[in-house]
Amino acid sequence: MPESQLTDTRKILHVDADAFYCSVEERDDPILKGKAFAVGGKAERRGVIATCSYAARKAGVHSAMASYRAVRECPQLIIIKPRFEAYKEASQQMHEIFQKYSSLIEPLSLDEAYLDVTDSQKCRGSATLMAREIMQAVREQVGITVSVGAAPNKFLAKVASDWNKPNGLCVIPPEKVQDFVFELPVEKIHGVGKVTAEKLHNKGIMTCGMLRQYSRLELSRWFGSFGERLWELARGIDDRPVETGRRRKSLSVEHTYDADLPDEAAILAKVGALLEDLEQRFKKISGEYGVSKRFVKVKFADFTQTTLEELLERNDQPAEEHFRALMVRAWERGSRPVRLLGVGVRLVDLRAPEQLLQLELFERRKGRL
Ligand code: DCP
Ligand code: MG
Repeated sequence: MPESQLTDTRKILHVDADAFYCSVEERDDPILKGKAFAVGGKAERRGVIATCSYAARKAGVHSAMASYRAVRECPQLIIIKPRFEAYKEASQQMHEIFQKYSSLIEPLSLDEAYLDVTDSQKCRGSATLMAREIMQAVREQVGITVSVGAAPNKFLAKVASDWNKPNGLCVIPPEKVQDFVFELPVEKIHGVGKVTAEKLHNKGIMTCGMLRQYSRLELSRWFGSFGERLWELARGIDDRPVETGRRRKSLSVEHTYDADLPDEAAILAKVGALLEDLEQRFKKISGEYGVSKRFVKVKFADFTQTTLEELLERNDQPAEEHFRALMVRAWERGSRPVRLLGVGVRLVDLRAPEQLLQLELFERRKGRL
């Protein structure tokens, strides 16, 4: 690993396309420009919104919303079928541009990537200028807009790219990090979802500055291992290197509960919410990965843990029933109160030809858990 990746004088860019699928659609059909429209499944067919234009967002539509609800919120909403090939091509073109600035690129999804430009000689080494050039090149060559965050680490670069969206640039130079983080609302921290944000707000903790008043121990008591991470992030600390060429092998979500779950019924009551979360995350990468196995993790109150996985069979929908059954089997290995549950899937890389063959065996289980 280059040394630059380990110091906090790194220069990291996070690039994220604006309303990605919609931007591509609007580029190819200018009639859509400025209109309230979405890409997703039909309302009559119990479809879901993948993403929507900024005009539709103003009317209350958002990603992952059921299409029938979206139409209720915004009656003039136009819903278009996704064209994954076009999105993949745009993604590829974006990556070709990124490569001119760094070889240390970590793609997170089709429309999002981290670049470590610490050692780049471009733009006399100015991350700000590189960010501006990338925004311009994507606009001119791909025909869509992106937002970029520039910061000394991944955590802040990602927050920054969202700061002035759409078509926005936000730079957090090292000397501004402390002031920036101090004021940062806790819900802006990646990984702090609705539930965690609410818990923090209930304790009167609104910003990272306020979060700093609590010790590592207190935070890990409240939030499990994520508490440790919160302690660091509240101080702007994030040492994760930009990992190039990494392809995911699995995707999972887990949750540590405030109070131990005493029995099977209590455990089953939690499976639905975990799966919803997993489904959300899977949607972001489902253009690139298929699913071959599902697995569950159970950590008992005495910190022993077990995982159990099974192959997906043909047509064994709906997914929830299978996860529930698997969870019960895993729990029965200990039959004790539980502190943490996790659900996940093993992934098949749709970009790797040898894995595609394997996926054929599972009947191209793309876009489904
Ligand atoms: N996506 C999806 N289902 C979701 C979330 C996202 O299919 N629940 C797809 C459609 C998005 C793309 O992934 O266009 C990128 O996701 P982002 O979260 O980056 O959202 P957008 O790029 O659409 O909007 P933003 O401008 O907020 O980044
Ligand atoms: Mg985006």
